[in-house]
Amino acid sequence: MPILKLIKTALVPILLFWLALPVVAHGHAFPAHLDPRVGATVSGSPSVVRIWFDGDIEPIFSTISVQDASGKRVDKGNGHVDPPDSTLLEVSVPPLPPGTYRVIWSVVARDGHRTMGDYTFVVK
Ligand SMILES: [Cu+2]
Repeated sequence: MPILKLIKTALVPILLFWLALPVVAHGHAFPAHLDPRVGATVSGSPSVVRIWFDGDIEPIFSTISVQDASGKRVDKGNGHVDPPDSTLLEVSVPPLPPGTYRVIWSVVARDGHRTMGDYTFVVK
C-alpha cells in the first residue's frame, strides 16, 4: 500500500516535529527549588515559604498562599516576587502549629504563559 506508506513516512516526522516543538519553544516557569521542599516534614515552623522558579516571573501576575489542613488561609498576605531576584516567589507565615500545610502558587513567565500548582509540607 504505497499511499499508506507515504502517509506514514510524511506524518511521522511532522508529528515528531510538533511534539518536540513545545519543548524547544516554551519558556513557562516551573519550580526549580522549594523551601520547605515538596512533602517535607520540618521541625518547627518556617517563617517564609519560598519557591525559586527556573526563569523570571512577572510580579503583578504571580501569587502564592498557604493554607492549613482545613483550607483556611494562614499566610501573612504579603506574597510577592523578590525584587532583587525575579525567579523567587515568597510569602511570610506566622508561627505555624504542627500540622499539614498546602502551598498554592500561580505565576506568569516572561513568555506570558501561566503555570500553577500546589504542594504540601508538614510541620511537626
Ligand atoms: Cu510558556
